[in-house]
Amino acid sequence: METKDALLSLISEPTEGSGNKVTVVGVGQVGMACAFSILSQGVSSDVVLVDVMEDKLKGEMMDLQHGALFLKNARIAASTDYSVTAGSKLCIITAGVRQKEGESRLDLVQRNTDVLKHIVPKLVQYSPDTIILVVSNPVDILTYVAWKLSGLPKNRVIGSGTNLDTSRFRFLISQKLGVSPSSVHGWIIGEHGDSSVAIWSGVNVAGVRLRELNPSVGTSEDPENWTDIHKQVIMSAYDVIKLKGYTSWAIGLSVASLASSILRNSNNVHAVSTYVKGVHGIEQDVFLSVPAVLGLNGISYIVKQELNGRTEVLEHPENGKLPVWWK
Ligand code: 6V0
Repeated sequence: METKDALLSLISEPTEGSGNKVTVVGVGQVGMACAFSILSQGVSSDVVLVDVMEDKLKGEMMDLQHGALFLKNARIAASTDYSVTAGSKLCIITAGVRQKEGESRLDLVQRNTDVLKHIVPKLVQYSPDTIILVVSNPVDILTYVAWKLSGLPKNRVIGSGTNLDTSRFRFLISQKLGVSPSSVHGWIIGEHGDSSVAIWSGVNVAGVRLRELNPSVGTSEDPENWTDIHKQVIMSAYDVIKLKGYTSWAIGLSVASLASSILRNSNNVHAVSTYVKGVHGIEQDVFLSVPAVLGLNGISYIVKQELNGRTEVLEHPENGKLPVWWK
């Protein structure tokens, strides 16, 4: 008799699956920060990793598995074969190239579109009811590409969008005010990155809008230069890439917050990239970030923000592009 049979007597066959399976495609800096944030915060107890680099993939899987004891005994698997992803509630795509110093997100579009063509059909083949969360850049365009490749309804294909920009914005304002980021309310919408839109008119602490106290907040006439915070948000990725070569922790944590809202069906509102034709007068077939209600069905509602349409053009400090945003 084998030791296992001597120890355990079978009552019923154990069931496979957890009901909260998450696949992360791409085990680079961003994919691993997403997987680690999701596991360490107990967002999912069932994480699958996929990549094309077999050794790196196996190494990352083993390293995480060796910590499973400290991760509420989470199940961690990995393979280059997509059958391992079957039954995923959420598939997070972080695969592809990242910006090198001096490159913009848009420079990556063709290379990462080609990468998505290999990934998205296989994810949908094995998890036809999944939600796809795109993180690879340029995230808004690639979310559109993933939506087209997947054949899924638009509520089930989401881009991480300006959820990260919003977190950077709230952190930087919190530093200026000496109030915690979760107590500072403000939103960045539109395109993730260079041309994002800061909604200065809504920035508030405890419902008190900064604009009520200083009507020039977020404008070029403001002697306190609050606009500089939005410039810092735009420059964040460039600054971090210059210093450490890539960005990882903040995007990993922001993706875990999206995964949590989806898997817990919490109806939290996040700025994520979604199909916005018909919103704010947009006539094109595009994905951009607006505040959206997230749950098990993906996006159930988007919030109708009032935008005053005033625009300001600033020269991009790094690459000369001209981001435009509403104030
Ligand atoms: P990385 O560390 O180079 O990792 C990329 C991974 O993708 C590697 O392990 C590759 O082997 C893997 N990969 C490439 N092709 C495939 C494929 N066909 N199938 C499966 N895996 C593949 O890059 P990093 O993790 O730093 O960045 C990944 C992506 O995230 C880039 O496009 C970044 O620009 C993007 N980011 C997006 C952010 C956002 O806010 N949306 C933030 C940071 C980075």
